[in-house]
Amino acid sequence: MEELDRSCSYLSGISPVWCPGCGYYGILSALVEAFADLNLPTRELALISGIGCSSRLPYFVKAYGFHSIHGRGLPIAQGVKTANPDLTVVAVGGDGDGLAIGGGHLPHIARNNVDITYLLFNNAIYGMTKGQFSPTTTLFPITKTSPFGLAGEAINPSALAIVYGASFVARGFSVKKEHLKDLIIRGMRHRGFSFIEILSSCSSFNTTDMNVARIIKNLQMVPEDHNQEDEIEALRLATDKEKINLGVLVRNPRPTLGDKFQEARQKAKGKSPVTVETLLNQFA
Ligand SMILES: Cc1ncc(C[n+]2csc(CCOP(=O)(O)OP(=O)(O)O)c2C)c(N)n1
Ligand code: SF4
Ligand SMILES: [Mg+2]
Repeated sequence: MEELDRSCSYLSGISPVWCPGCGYYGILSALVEAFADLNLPTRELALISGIGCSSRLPYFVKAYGFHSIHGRGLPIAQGVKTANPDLTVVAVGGDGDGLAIGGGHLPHIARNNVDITYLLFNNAIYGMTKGQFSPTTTLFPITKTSPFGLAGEAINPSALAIVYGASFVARGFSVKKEHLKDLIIRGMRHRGFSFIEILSSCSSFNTTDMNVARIIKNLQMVPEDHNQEDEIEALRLATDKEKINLGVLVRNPRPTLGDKFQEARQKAKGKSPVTVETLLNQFA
């Protein structure tokens, strides 16, 4: 009961507007329980999102929040972390938000190892705009924007994050709340960019791709002895055609973007400051 009270204290009191049966309720629940377990003061926490049903999440959590622009949650989260390194920054968004319109940001946030946690809610559809295909739609080919079937191959978000060099990559499932909570805690404890793909069904517009019964039948936990520094094996697990592997695929710590900025500041110390005059003198 005390535990429930602690996690509820991270809820803003604004009721989610998600459809009945939406997988996002499970994600919200896992998230606030993770915050409670980490004992994070709400004044030290910032949630940044793009646009979509998933991106509404900051309204429902008691913390600093920014519901921003479609596909732009990640660069804003990078800005917030860079300006306020003491804040714990969590970015959230959907498969359309993060992999279609915002797909150009992920490689750079990953390769630069920005110290934020990114939860990608993967329901394989544009939920908010009522059912257009997204870059992860596979098994539900006839959508409002693909009346004759899909043209391209789907993106595998976890595999993409591994290839882009994310220093922490995990896959969870909205229905497996305790497991998801544990992944979020591990991701938030990891210093560097943590990418967590969360499989979640859209009860209104796509119950095929993330069909709960099918995922439960085919899921497998990442083996205990998996070497999280072995990115090739992680890629094999992420792209397994037979089984849906859930758990931590990669954990490979390295200096963060903040560390690099600090290093650059140190190097710049003692050097004569650049003024307009010194710059103009170069062309004199
Ligand atoms: C620049 C811009 N283009 C398009 C839209 C319309 N739009 C709003 S949400 C959305 C897609 C949402 O899908 P996803 O990111 O997967 O989130 P979900 O709703 O499934 O959680 C789109 C295309 C927008 N708001 N802004
Ligand atoms: S449209 Fe889909 S993703 Fe959006 S709230 Fe409803 S069930 Fe959830
Ligand atoms: Mg979606």
